[in-house]
This record gives sequence, C-alpha cells and structure tokens, in this order.
Amino acid sequence: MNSNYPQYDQADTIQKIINESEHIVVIQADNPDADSLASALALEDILENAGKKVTLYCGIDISQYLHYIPGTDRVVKDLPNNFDSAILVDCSSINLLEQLEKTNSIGALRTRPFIILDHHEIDNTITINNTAIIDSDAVATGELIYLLAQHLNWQISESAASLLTTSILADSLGFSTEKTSARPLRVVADLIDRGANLAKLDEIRRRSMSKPIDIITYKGKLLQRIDYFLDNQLAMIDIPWEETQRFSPHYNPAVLVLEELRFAREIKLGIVLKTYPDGRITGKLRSNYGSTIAGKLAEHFGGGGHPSASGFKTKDYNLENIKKEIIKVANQLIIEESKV
Ligand SMILES: [Mn+2]
Repeated sequence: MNSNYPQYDQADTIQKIINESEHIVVIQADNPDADSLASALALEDILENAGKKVTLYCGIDISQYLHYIPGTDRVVKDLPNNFDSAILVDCSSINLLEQLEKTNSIGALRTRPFIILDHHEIDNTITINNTAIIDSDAVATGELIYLLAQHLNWQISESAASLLTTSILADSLGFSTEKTSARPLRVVADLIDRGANLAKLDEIRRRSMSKPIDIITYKGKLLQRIDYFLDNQLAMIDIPWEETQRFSPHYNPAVLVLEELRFAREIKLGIVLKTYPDGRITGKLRSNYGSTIAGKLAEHFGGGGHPSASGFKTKDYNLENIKKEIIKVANQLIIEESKV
C-alpha cells in the first residue's frame, strides 16, 4: 500500500534512532485506552522481532476492562534505569504525562532520543525534544504504526497484526466513527491476510464492554424514565445526584442511556441532564448523523463540542426551568434544520 504521506517524512530518522538503540521504552499517557495499549504491544512485538529489548511503561494502572488485550500484564509503572530511546504512543500532550513529572522521570527522557507516534488533532505540547509522526487522518495509532512499518519494511507478525487490528477496531468503534476512512479498512484487509481474525477480535472487543447485572437492571429503569417531547422528536432524562453517586464508580449513568435516547423512530435529539448538590446541571446531547442541533443547543447553554455530540454545564437554571428552555430552543432548532 502507498504510504507516501507527508506526515511520515520523519520515518527514516525514526529508523536511525531505533537502529542505534538496544533498549527502547514504549510510553503510554496517563489515560491509557485500547488503542494506546494495543499499539504499545504491537510495537513491542515488532521491535523485539528486530532484536531490540523493549519495556512497556504507563504511569497509572491499566483499567480492568482493557485486560482482554493479551500482554497487558507486561506494562510497568516505573521507567527502567537504563534505556536508549523512548517512543510515546497515542499522545502528544504534556498534560497527560503528569506521572512522569511527579516521579522526576522527565529528566531521564530529555537526555535520550524521544519519538512520538500520535493521531490526535491537537498541537504537540511535549516539552522534550522529539521526532514526531502526527497523522490526524489515522483513525487509530495502530493504523499509523502499520503505515510506518510499511514505510520502513518492518515485519508484521501474526500477533502484531492482531494487536494493530484491535487498536483500529477500538478507536473506530468497529469501523463506525465519522473519522473512519477507506484507509484503515485497507490496512485491516492486509492485517487479515497476515493472520488477524477480524470477527474474533471484534467479539472480544464487544465482550469487554459487558456490565454487571445491577447496572443492566438500572439501565432498564432509566429507559422507563425517558420523557419524549415535540412529537417524539426530543428525548430527555434527568439523573439525580444520588444515582450519580451510587452508580458512577461502576458505570457513568449518562453513557448508559445516551445512545438509547435516540432509538425512538422520530427522534432528532437526545439529552441526559445530571443535577448536582451545588445547583449545577450538566447536559450531554446527541443529535442524528449530519445534524447540528446538539452543538447549537449546547452553545445556547454556554457549552460546546461537536455538531451532533456536545455538552454543557450551567448554574443559571433549576431542573424545571432548564427543561422548559430546552424544549423551546430545541423546537426552534428542529424547525430551522427541517427548512434546509
Ligand atoms: Mn487513539
């Protein structure tokens, strides 16, 4: 596959750093997810096959739900004393490396070559001298690593192919996000040829999202509490503080019901409101693909986000008033959008 994208201009420099290293540390930020973890493990596989010693570092414990990815137990919370270079995956923000700052490990990183492989659409704020590939067209860091491997003729084993596929499935939510272009599909097609089992890997990914029974029961109660307005075009639910307190440690109640708000046939907009003891009210909003109603309504309450997925925080309303205001403004936005 053609991997001549300008973002990969640094590939030869990266190869040189790796050639000159015996021991390489692969670093994940303080918010590890399935993409960063599977990408780190794929790099470990590829680099070890090239004869390198690899240490996987992450400053915080890897969440239990990520343990479906094989090799997770090899991630350590301390930087090794001796290493020759470091590769940061799925991150280019210094704010997400607080654990390294806290343990005074940043100094050790400054004295060695530092590589960044990331796909986020933010400015690189890493204060360590670095060689970076930041490809915001990539749906996952795993896609970026595949393209880098193609560029540099790195061998991709069957296990690395499975890990890179896991990474792409995770960040593309099973190839369903708006950012999923044809490229990651072509990449995964090639990874399947190298031995990745797509159906099995996606089944494991979906199983990892399974929940305890009491959360399922609570979800059933939430579904019964959804109110529908504006000829069923608006779905709304509010979650009192007691429930947030009780269920949040296990699962975010808003996320539990957010998608289902849009399951009714006529729905244009779904909103979850949460109330807090200090009088604050937060809203999470979702409108349908291509609609801008969620973004505009969030802006009305001083919030923001994406056109069809947004949020706000306010202290200017009580629950009753904010519901009235939401219905009024949503009605206007729905009428406006239906005219276009
Ligand atoms: Mn990612």
